[in-house]
Amino acid sequence: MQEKLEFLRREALEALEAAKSSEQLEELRVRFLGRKGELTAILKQMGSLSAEERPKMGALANDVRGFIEKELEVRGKALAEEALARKLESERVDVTLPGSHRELGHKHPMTSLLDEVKEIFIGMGFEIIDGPEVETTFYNFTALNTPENHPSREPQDTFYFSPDVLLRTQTSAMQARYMETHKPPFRIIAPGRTYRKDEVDATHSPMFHQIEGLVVDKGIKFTDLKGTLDMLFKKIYGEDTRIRFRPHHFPFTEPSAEMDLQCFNCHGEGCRMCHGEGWIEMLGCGMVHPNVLRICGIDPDEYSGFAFGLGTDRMAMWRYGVSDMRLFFDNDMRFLTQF
Ligand code: 2NM
Repeated sequence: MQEKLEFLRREALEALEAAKSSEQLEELRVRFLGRKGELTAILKQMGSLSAEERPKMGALANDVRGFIEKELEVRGKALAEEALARKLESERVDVTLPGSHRELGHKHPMTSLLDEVKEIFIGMGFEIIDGPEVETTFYNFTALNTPENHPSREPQDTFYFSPDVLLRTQTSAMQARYMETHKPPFRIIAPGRTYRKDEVDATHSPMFHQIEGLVVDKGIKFTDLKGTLDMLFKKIYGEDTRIRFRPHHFPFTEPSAEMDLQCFNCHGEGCRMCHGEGWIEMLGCGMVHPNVLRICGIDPDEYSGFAFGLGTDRMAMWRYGVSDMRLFFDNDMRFLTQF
């Protein structure tokens, strides 16, 4: 038995020294000292010893147990230290490496311009309204006094889902909805996406952006329209900005006009930017047609109003000096990061 115990001591020491992890150590503890372990197996044979031998072997067995326990502890500590050292080495931080920074995004130039225009109108007491991009022909055309045979209704120019449902061609569809459900006075602008069947080129896109404005109250005159737009463009392009109005025709306004902005590049002299004209065509506008007011439930004998429609894509092109509208929609970072 003495031999067996001494053999066990050596075997355990060898195994412990070879152990590579605390999991292996735990396996060895069970193997040598566990209830079904090798030391227990030897002790079970104590019964066959003489009364003289028994206490000696008992003491030796305790000594071997103590030895193995001690070695387990020593080896356990050593392995833990090695593991920590490895972890520290692998997680070592090189403070001299360049930092990895997250690129901060910013507004799309079109959004910046829209926000700027919205702020100006909020400052003049306007409310911003929003509505569906999928509209009915009633709100997109009929309520806006557009005749049944008007070319803008043609499927060649407009995206139809069915004979009565389409992608709105102007945000004024929303204004018709608003007039139907609100009593004057009101001042609103309707910014948003609009759609027309245009071929894509440097100045056309089948999806484009508009801001339409509408003011209805008692005694609203064309001069209110002029003053409002004058204010808008002075705020955007500077106090020396000049605008002019030319007669035009729209089904939803009477009288109607187009508004030009004096070229901010040459101040009216004529240059490449304005094709020698000195003026840049900016928007359509006019006094809301009595038929529009009537269809939307407003008495044209009591109330009058002005309205305008402004394409913000072309405006953004002027504002940021971009010559091709497609750049705004390509989402190319080389373009977008310039703003
Ligand atoms: C334009 C030109 C002229 C317009 C009309 C209306 C409404 F709802 F009052 F009838 N909203 N916007 C209008 C007037 C739009 O776009 C070139």
